[in-house]
Amino acid sequence: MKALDFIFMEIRNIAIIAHVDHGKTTLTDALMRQTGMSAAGESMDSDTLEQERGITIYSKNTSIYYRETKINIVDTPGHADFGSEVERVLRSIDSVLLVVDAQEGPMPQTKFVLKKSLELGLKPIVVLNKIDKPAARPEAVKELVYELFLDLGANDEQLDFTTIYANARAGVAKINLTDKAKDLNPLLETILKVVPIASGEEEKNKPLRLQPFNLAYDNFLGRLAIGRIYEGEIKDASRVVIKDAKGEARLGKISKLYTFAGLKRKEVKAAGAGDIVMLAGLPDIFIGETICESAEQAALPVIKIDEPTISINLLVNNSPFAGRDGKNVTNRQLKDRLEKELEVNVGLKIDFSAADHYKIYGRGEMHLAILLENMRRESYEMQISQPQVIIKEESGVKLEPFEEVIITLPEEMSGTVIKKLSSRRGNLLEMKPEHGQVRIIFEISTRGLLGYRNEFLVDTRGEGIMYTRVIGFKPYAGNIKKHDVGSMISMAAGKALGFSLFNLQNRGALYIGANTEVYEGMVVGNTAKGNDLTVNPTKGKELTNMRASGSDEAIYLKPPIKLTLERGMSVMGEDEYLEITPNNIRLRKQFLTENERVKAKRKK
Ligand SMILES: Nc1nc2c(ncn2[C@@H]2O[C@H](COP(=O)(O)OP(=O)(O)OP(=O)(O)O)[C@@H](O)[C@H]2O)c(=O)[nH]1
Ligand SMILES: [Mg+2]
Repeated sequence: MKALDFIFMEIRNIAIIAHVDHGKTTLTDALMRQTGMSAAGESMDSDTLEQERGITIYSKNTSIYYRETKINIVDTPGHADFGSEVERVLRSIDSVLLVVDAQEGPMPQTKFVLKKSLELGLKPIVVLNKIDKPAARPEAVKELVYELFLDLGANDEQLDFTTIYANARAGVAKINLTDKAKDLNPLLETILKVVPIASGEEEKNKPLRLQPFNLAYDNFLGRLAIGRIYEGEIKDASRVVIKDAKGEARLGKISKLYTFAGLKRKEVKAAGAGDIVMLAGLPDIFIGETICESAEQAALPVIKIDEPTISINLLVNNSPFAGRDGKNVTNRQLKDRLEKELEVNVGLKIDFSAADHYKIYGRGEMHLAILLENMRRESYEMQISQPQVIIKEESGVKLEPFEEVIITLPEEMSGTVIKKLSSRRGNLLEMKPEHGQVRIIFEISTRGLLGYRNEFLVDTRGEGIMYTRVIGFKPYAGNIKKHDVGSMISMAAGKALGFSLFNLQNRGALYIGANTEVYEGMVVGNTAKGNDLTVNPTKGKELTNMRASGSDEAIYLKPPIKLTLERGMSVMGEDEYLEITPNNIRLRKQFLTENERVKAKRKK
């Protein structure tokens, strides 16, 4: 290929969107493999946490070549906490592959991403995936998808969508269910046929206009912007003008320019209209700004970033066990790490102004938990306060974030769930039978929902499935009384003993097992009765064997509830901290001694 061929090559820009787990990344990986852009075993889910959790957290770009055409693909995350990321991407591409599990059918996030796509005027290609599943029902699901298009107000052109049947895992796609398929070519052909060409001649001849829709970071190059060239051509080492949301202009210079090639980036000297590029050299560039040639050019329409909905305070770990596990434990180290996070984590905001903590604002518990999990793996230690929803005021009205909750569960469990969500001031919007189960839709404030996920798992014995999605700020829902469990707090420091835990487990659920080291003020379990209880888990006769045979009473310890980051965030109280270290998650009272706690309560 000649050096400048890229400018003349046809380009198509697509995003792959779907509900969580319906197979977006598997399909992207297969497309890369079959077009020779990646080796077997390589995946777009390249981040360690992504691989462990089996989900996509960050949307990512790749490019493949098929029949002299370059196809730029953005693989997006399906989890609702990262929904705003998808929205940004949709602004910058020309069509979407809407992947739908051929057994499960359309799910809440399918609806959300499809709605956004239709509103932007995109014409989706529907990929019914996982047709190999024994219970797959592709024709019925196709009908459901059509109804969803109708419900969401699709226009005639959008309703006339092409459907592809796929088994992404096996890397095959077909136009008709009865076709013999051996590869993904039918899908690639459809993309060439249906997706508009990214740029016409007219756009190519105009002066440069480029808009970033994503950020990345490189230790040597600093902040990177990933954006689409709408008009003109961008050259490496060129001077550019950046226009912000207010239309104000500033100057910058591109220091490196890349396009994408499979999982890698490829340094280029120039790129033309329609292409998606990554560029370095603009340390203060932000999503939605316009990179152009002169201050006279109009800025492109801004890309809105969704506001954060919850916040936590993050502070130095000052527990008695501080510094045992982690290498990065000082205030300074935490601040540097958080500042670096702001380079790429677009939905995040941080207030550094308080003396004793940093206030971190995010889009949901998972959004914040991913940051904290990454930090502990990088050997940081820290403590966080209970997540709080963000309450704001607009023209004298107090507003708070609300979520749509979609639950599928066995009918006999629905009563308990409806009762609990209603008592948290949720509104039941819909309830209908679905494949022998019931589907319930609630609208409820984020505040009312915080901490509920755990109860839900217990109440439905793991059989219920719950999806939540922020729908925006609405008037404050008033006081919400949750069924609060109390905390069982250690009054002593030392090793927890089986004997005392055996006695304590009758009064609530324990977070620790025998031999766990505890300190005074550490929360070792919850209390069923609802009040805090100070206990001594280190007391008693030493028992080496939990099932002490031959004794008058066999001791059996129930397995403790292991505190994970997310569970900790969900169960913790207002007067507690979650202590996060590389190897441990502990819950503790902010005031460690009973004396201090009593005094603090009196002051309130
Ligand atoms: N049986 C079957 N399983 C599939 C198929 N495609 C994907 N899977 C499996 O479905 C699971 C989820 O696939 P992913 O590709 O990670 O799904 P995703 O849509 O990218 O998920 P998120 O990015 O987290 O929203 C994996 O275990 C895949 O192996 C398919 O065609 N058939
Ligand atoms: Mg994925």
